[in-house]
Amino acid sequence: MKKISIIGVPMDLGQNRRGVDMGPSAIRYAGLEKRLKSLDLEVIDTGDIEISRDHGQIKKETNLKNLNEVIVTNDNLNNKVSEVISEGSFPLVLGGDHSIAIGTLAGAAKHYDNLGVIWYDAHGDLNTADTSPSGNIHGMPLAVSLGLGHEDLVNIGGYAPKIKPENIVIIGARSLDKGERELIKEKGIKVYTMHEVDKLGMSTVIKETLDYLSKKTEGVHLSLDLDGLDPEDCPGVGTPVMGGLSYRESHLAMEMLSDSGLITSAEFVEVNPILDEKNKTAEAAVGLIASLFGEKLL
Ligand code: 5AB
Ligand code: MN
Ligand code: MN
Ligand code: MN
Repeated sequence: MKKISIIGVPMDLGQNRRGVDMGPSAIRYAGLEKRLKSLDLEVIDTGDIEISRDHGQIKKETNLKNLNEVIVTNDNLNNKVSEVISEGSFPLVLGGDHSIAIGTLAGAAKHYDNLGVIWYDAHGDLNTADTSPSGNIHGMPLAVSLGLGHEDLVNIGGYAPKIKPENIVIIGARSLDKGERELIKEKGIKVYTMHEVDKLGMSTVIKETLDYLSKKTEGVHLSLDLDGLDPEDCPGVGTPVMGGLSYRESHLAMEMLSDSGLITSAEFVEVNPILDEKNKTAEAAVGLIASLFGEKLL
């Protein structure tokens, strides 16, 4: 029986809007564990990672906000994710802002020669301190995992880089900063912007993504930022961008990923209950997670 370990990361220090630290609770209250258990899976909720708390501290030599706290928290998460994988369980990480992908990837990537990454997001999260318009670390985790950015972030887990540019697929992008666009071109990162999703349809996008990754990777991590979905379906996010992926398209994507059997770890991030409408975004997250683990309509 497949074993899943839920890991909560109540972290809101990678960005400016308070409340995303309550994301893991909101997702739990939306019935995650019960829903997964009904799928005949062994589910263990390991509780929450300890968050380093020292709001507002800015290291002198950098514009990165809450750098020390983000480093300590991601280091804790790296250890937990790695431990869960060593025990033969599937790490299901609940955010928290997207800066936690730094720790998740640090913990996961050491277990695979080539870890693939599906980055489901309105944004590229490919900024560094030099290109970031905000100084918010939640806009940087993919760059950090490629080995680009502040060295203390890049070296979390004691090795770098975690992933290779050719093993990444970004889906749903519609808000990319100048530096991010340049990096995508320079590194040849595969991106399905909303334009490609509109043109090809989600079914083709996921089929192509799996063809692209399955040949060259040993495992695939899904990093799903709820702002990849349209704010109509998921209003409870800190950086909403209109014109996003629908709940239905995303549901189909999760079902196809589930059928492939290729996903080896996952995280669902950026749920902010303060900005949400009746826990709608957390409920969407639970629906998507259930599909990822094989829930079927019939
Ligand atoms: B998220 C922006 N690119 O760097 C920046 O929600 C937004 O994890 C980042 O995708 C959004 O501040 C980060 C403008
Ligand atoms: Mn985003
Ligand atoms: Mn993101
Ligand atoms: Mn966001």
